[in-house]
This record gives sequence, structure tokens and C-alpha cells, in this order.
Amino acid sequence: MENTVFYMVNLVKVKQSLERLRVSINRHNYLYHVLNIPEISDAEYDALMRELKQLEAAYPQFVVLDSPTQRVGAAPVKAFGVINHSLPLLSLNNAFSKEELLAWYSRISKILDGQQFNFVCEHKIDGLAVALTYVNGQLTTGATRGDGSRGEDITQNLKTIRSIPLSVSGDAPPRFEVRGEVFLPKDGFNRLNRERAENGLPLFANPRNAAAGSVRQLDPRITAKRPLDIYIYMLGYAEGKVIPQTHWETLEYLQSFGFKVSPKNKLLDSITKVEDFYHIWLERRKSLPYETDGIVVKINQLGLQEILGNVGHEPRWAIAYKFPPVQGTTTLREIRVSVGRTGTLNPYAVLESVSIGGVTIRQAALHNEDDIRRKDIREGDTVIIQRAGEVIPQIIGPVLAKRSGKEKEFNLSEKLYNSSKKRPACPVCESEIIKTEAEVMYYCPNVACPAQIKQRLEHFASRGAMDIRGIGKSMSALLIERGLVGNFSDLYCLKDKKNELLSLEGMAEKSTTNMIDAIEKSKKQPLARVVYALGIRHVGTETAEILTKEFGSLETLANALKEQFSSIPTIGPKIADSVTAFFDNEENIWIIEKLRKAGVQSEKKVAKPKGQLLSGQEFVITGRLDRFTRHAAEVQIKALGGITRSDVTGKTKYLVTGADPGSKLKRARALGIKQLTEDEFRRLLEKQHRFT
Ligand code: 5U1
Repeated sequence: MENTVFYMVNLVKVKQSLERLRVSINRHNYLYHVLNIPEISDAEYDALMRELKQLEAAYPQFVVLDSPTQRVGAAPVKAFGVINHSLPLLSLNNAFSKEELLAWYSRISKILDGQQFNFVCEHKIDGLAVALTYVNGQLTTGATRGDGSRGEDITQNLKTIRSIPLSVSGDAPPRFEVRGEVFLPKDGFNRLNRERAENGLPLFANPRNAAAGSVRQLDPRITAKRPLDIYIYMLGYAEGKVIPQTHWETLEYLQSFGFKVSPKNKLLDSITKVEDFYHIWLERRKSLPYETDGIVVKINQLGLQEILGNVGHEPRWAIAYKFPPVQGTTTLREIRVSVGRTGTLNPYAVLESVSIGGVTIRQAALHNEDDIRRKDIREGDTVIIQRAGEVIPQIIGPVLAKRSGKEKEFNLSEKLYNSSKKRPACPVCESEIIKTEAEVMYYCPNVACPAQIKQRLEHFASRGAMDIRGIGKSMSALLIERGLVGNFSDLYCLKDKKNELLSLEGMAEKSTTNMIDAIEKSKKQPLARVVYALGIRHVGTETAEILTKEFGSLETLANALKEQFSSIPTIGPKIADSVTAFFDNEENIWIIEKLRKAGVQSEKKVAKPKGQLLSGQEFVITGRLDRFTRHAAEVQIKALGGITRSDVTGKTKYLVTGADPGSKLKRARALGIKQLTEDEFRRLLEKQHRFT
């Protein structure tokens, strides 16, 4: 009897520990993936996850559906089930010009006959629409749009997306459905296509296809590896709770339950401001991490949305105001081959120059020979080009109707045939090219090939690697050609060669100093970036993170045996081979030693936990903030240990003052409380994050 009681008490403790761990992990997940303000290091997060996994493995009876461990990807399925949408998922009517936007405005104004309304403007993200249903706070189903009435059940796949909450707080309606756009950010899309090209897989034509291809995987473990994200853009329905009366408030309401809502959304009170929003993002969309093809304009008042109703499958209360098309056709003059940083021989298209969406395109990526064959792209073809912001222009395929019969099929070894050597050779160093059995790419095996050296340097300094401003493609080439740098470790000796740098074209005192400073600063980059910057074949940013976590230092990594790599689940034999080959090379070891001696990070630093930097400081917010919703601002304050209050008192440390502040401003002035404009508030938060 005594033993039974003891056992029960212990089980209660286990349940409590499990719950504490889950709450903590969910919170850190939210801070990282939704708010972008991590509080703990990756290693600390991993340690929490490991603890939870171990405890759940020991007590499987306590595993719950919304446990963070359930995100890793369930077992594959043979086919997706079907989900009938409770309310149809609508599509959007499009406006392709200012006239069409104004015509829409005039139509709805007529129907609303003098009633006051305003607009919510959002980005139209190039992704995949999904509907997520929550019952009693738990995510129960996730579905694609399908034909609008019936979609595919992709719940297990959507659960792997960390910005989708698996459960929401108690205040949420007992049953509701939210809708949003799942997308693959631009860098994830480019990386995925690069990897697919290297592995001989067909490429995704655009981020939308890539997102759809990623969430429609029968094996959720594949989805889990793709860096998918989501923005929620509406509440489909809610039962059992009174919900807000406007779309804007609904978005804030959803945000308060932990949903990721775009901070770029705007509440605007005139159609002229809607046009301004469109033009701002037409200009700036390149800077966005995701692909957009326009903006979505919605009438804010839900009551008026109801009056306006739908026309077929399109709501009359919303319209997609599209950016100019980013596809065009041109002639493919020639297919040439460049040498990549790891020696891969990459075919690319030289095009008759063509302006697409205001940008002149002269070249496009072709990735590999198999892809060219699959798409049946030939020299001389008229081809369809797609440009998508920062995404490298792609050739979608040939226009077969325009074929004359004179077009020439592409064969890489024929193209690279070197008549003096009587064999295919590297177009830069003339070494004999190779193609291994397992690979679809040809390689130049000469690590001293000047093309490879330049690109390794460019890669080392690139934004995702050591992030050294001022050392891009042309500077890398110049530094190598002038003999100032033989390999990337020589960058750290440039501070002693200031005069030589000053003599380079385009370099002046300031740009030289800036470059040297940027090189010095890069020594502080974390180890995962250093590992990525080394340019090991098949080691992208994700693999670099994994290797860093596993091995903790360059020395341990360099000394690891192939079997050690093979025992890491996410590291396949190809990566294991290339990492081992890299560290077997004496020259690479010598370069790494030079980096270490120069002071570049060679060990993983354990980040100090962020935390209580605003500890105990009381904040009051008044007026409308442009770049934060109230909720997001409050969460950020709390995340740094601050307290938010609704009234100004003698204890208030700061009054954050947005547009149209209320009476709180007067009171704060009377009490001599420090006011912060929105910009000052943002800078304060950024400063706190920097110091942690
Ligand atoms: N941002 C955003 N994208 N998007 C797509 N909002 C939005 N709304 C949509 C769609 C199809 O539809 C509703 C207006 C019904």
C-alpha cells in the first residue's frame, strides 16, 4: 500500500516535470520562431528537448499530442486523407493596375453607400494556403485549400512547422479555424534548389511550388527538414466566444494566442494610402525574406464584409493588387559552364537580354545536365524566364511552338571538350573533369583551380558565412589576382598590407579601413558560421549547425572518424565522405590552423542566457505603434523581464508613445516620466538583445 502511494506521488511529479518542460520549450519556440527574440542558446534549447524526450520515452503513457516532441515528423503515410472545409476557402480577385484597384474601390463604395470603412493591407506571399483547426486549445487538423471545399489532411506535416502553435491558451474559442500562408523563405528556397541540383533532382520553379512540395510530402520527416514558416491572415470561424468586429482586431486577437501574424500588415484609412503601401512594397519587396507577388487589400469591418459578400469563390471585400509580372520570354543564346567553389561544373544560360519586371536579365541558372535534359532546353530555344526577387532567374522551359529545328541539344562533356588535351577539361584550369558514380554533377578535381579559390574566398566572406562587408565577388577576384590573398585565411593578414589594399581600384582610405574592420569583426562569428564558411562540399548552414553541436570545436571535428558522422541521424554517407575528405587534406588543416591563430572562433561559445535586462522596469504604452502590435510590444518587454501596466503611476519607468497618444501622456508629463518614441523603444529593445 505504502509503495503504491509512493509510486503515485512519483508519477504526479513526473507529470509535473513533463508539463514544466513542455511549457518552457513551447515558450522558447514562440520567442524564437514567432517573435524572433530567442532567450536561450540552441544548446540550452536542445538540452531541454533532450530531457523531455528522455522523460517521455520512460513514461510513454504521458506523451500528449501537443508535446513539442511531436513536431519532429510522424511516420510516412501512403496517401493523404480528405478534409471537408467547414466554410469554403476562397480565392482572391486580382487587380493588375491602379485603374482596376480604383474600379474595385468604386464598386464596393457604391454597395456600402456612404458607410465608413477602412482597409487592412497585407503582403500576398507566394506560398500555400492552409486551414488549421483548434479544438479545446489543441491543433487537431491542418489542411490544404484543395478545391476550396475539400483539402488534403496534412496535419502531421504542418505540425513540424515551429511557428504553428500545437496548442493555444485557455482564452481561445473552444473551436476555431485560422487560415494562413505557409511559405519557404527565399534563402531556404535557393538552398533547397541548390541541393536538389547537386543531387540530380528536378528543381522547384518558384517558392510556392517548393512550399507545396514540402508540405505535401507523404513522409513528414522530410517536411521537418525544410525551413517552412507561416503567417496567419484570417480567422475562418470561431465557436463559443465573442470575437472582434474588425479584421485588424481579429489579427491582434489571434496574435495574442501565439499565432504568427505579419508585422508588415497595415491598417489604412484611405485608398490613396493603400496605393502608397503598394508602391512602398513594390520598391522594397526585394528586401523581404519571402517572395511576394502583390498586396492583399481587405475591408476592415467584418459587418461590412458580410454585406459585401462573395462573387462565386471570391470575396467582394478583398482584392489582390498584383505586382507587375515577373515572367518573360527570350532567346537562349548559349549554354556555358562555370566552376563552382567546390569544383562543381555548373551550366548556365546566356540569354538575349530581356527586361522582366523592370530588371534586365542576361543570364539564368541551369543547375545540371539532367535538369536541362528533363526540361528539354536547347541552345537557340525561345525560353520562359521567371524572375522572383532575390531568387536567381530560372528557366521554366522552352516554348516548343517557336522551335525552328536548328536548336542544339546540350552535352556537358562535348561542350568542355579540350582539343589540345583530347578530352573534356575544366574551362578554367584545364584539369581533367570527373563524375563519380553517385553524383550527377561533373567536377574539376583541382583544389588549386583559380575559379575555386576565388569562390571559396567569396563564400567565406558572404553574408551567411563570416559576413565580411566589402568582400564580394569582384573584390575576391581582385585580391586573388593581385596576390594579396592565396586562400581565405590570408584575409586576416590584410591589416598589415594597408598600402597594397589602397592601391586597388576603387579603394580609398575609408573603404580600406572599413574592410579591415569588417575582417577583424568577423573573428567573433560563431563556430557554426566558421564551419559553413570553410566551404566543405554538401555542408550547408543546417549541416554546419549540426556538426558544431555534435563536435563543439574545429579540432574535434577535424579529428572525427567517418563512423562518428555516420552515427548522426541527419548526416548521410555523402556528407560523411566529403567532411572526412576535407579534413584529410593537409592544406585544409593548415588553413584552419591559420584561422585559429588569427583569433577566429574555433570553439563553440555557450551563449549567456538572455533574460532579465529590463528586470522590474514598468512600461506603459499609449497611442498607436506602427511597427509592433500592442501584444508584440508587451511580449518583448516581458521577455526581457520588464512589466507592462495600463496606467501611468509614480513607478512607471517609461511611457512608450505611439501616434495619437491618450491622456496617459499628460499624466506622464506631470509625473516627469521618461517618454520613448516608437523608434527609441525599438532601439532600447535592440540594445538589450545585443548585450545578451
Ligand atoms: N495575406 C493574405 N494572403 N491571402 C490570401 N491574406 C489573404 N487572404 C486570402 C488569400 C487567399 O483570402 C481571404 C481574403 C479570403
